[in-house]
Amino acid sequence: MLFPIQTTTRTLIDLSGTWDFLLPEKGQVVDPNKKLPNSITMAVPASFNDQITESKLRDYAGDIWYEKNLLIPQTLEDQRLVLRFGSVSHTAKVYFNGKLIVEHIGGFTPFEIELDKALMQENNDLKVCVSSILDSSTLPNAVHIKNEKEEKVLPLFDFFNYSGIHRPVKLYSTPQTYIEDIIVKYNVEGKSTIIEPEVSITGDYKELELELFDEEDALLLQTTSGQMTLENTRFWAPLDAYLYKLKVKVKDEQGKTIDTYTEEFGIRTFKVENDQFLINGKPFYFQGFGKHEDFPVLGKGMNEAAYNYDFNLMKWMGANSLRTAHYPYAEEFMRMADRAGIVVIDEVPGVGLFSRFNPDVTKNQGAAGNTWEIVKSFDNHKKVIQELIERDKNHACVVMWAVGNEPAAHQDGAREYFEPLINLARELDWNDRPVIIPNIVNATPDTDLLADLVDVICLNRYYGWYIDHGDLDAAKVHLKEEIEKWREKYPDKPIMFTEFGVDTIQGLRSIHDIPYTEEYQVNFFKAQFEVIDQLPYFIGEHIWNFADFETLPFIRRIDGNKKGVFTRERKPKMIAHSLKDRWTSTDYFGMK
Ligand code: GCB
Repeated sequence: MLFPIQTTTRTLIDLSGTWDFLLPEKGQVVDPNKKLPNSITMAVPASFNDQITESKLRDYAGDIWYEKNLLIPQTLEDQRLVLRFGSVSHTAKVYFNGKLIVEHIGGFTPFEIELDKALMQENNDLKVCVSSILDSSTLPNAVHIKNEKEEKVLPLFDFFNYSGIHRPVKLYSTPQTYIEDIIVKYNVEGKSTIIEPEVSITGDYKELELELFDEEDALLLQTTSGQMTLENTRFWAPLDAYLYKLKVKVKDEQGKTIDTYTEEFGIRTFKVENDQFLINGKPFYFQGFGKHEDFPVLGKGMNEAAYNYDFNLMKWMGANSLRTAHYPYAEEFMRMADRAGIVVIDEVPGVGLFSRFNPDVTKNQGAAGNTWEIVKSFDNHKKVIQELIERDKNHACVVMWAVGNEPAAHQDGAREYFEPLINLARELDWNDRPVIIPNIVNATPDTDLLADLVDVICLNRYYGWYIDHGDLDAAKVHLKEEIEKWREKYPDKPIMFTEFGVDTIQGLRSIHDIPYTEEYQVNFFKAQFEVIDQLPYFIGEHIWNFADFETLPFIRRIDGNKKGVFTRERKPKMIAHSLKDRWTSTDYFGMK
């Protein structure tokens, strides 16, 4: 699915702004044919949760309604009109003038629908019924409790279950013959690159023309044969992005352009080889973060200014990469990552696949028993892998797919569940990106059932926090022991940290190694680096987390998860400066 852009043949209308909103009373039935009764104002895109003040509604589980009046310019009468949602968390039912026109499950991937002209009126009513419910069939995976007394979602994951229309809603037009999709396939041989895009077109046309432009918009190549050879390729590289533009033109008998679309793309190679991750043939060391889409007031709402600041903070520190924990981020974010030269591990929302997981160890909230007998998310998992790869296939920044996070990889059935999904990701991706699944500490080198299926062993480890809390000497010993066991078992696979970190309260200081202080966070990372810096097969360090983020409140989560290097408002903790020193003092950016 193409990202919606304005071109000389396409009009783009952004429906961001204020919408009418209703959080129904218990038992209230909403009639999609009538205006929402007693609606309030809600901004789109954004989560609804932190735009309202009623505490009991903040983590409301159930259906919520959005409504917008949609006027369609007459000038677009002859065009196809497509309504596109960047994401709606988690299930969306879209009504156009009272009629259900599309339904989508999954809160982090786009979907669209061509509007039926027969339904159009002068004043069109657009309603979206959004469900915030997650359960054992959805991703993220959760426990859904519904009885006479209450309805709630118990997350089997450690972030707030924000809900709403999180990404832009756009109406775009295309001609009746239109470019449906473009896969910018290419093959690098030395300095030259054969570019052979796969273009899907619906409708009648005579000819397909391709034009290649450089960053200064100078036309480099032009063809109607479907293939171009670019000499002296300027490669996209970490923190040194270079993007070409591929302009696709569909022409009619008279040589007139019927439809056109321009896709920016970068050219790079990568490979996991001899314990290394090579980008453009050079060893790449992942230094950066696991992140979240999480901002005050916006919740998980798309905001390009906030993204821009995060990318600039990452570059300020010398970070070269990130993981989109624990779900696909907005397309606007991915486009900025391409532009910033930030390498991305792209993750599906395959989180919560551990039935008894609870960041609050005082509670066991999931069902007891084997996860793989409880979860029913396989079909949705397949679907979201397809949707993500289809969406992000052309991004130069994406170099690995994470098809899950911390599943119960040690319980029988994990392999039967994940092997087909890993194979699916490999089959679908033209670019053969490596596939990973960040591992949870419970799945040890002896009990884990998945590591031989993935390309890089990715560890989420908290020695010095959940284990050896406050004892960094013991943490170092245990961390080293564990990594060496993984190495012994899988001598051909590189290893990296996809998570490690400690909760830290900004302003809490001590001369002693006291957990939660800024000094402890600095010393924790110093200790971890002492271990991993000795290991030649260790290919990266992704700190958990870039910034503090919202969670449900409980004894270990006071005002959210505080493992950020920055606060939720993006103020640096002491560790930001130590990491900046480490990451900017390497020989050259990104290379250890
Ligand atoms: C993890 C999870 C992450 C949590 C983190 C923590 O292993 O992958 O979602 O937020 O630990 O802080 O406990």
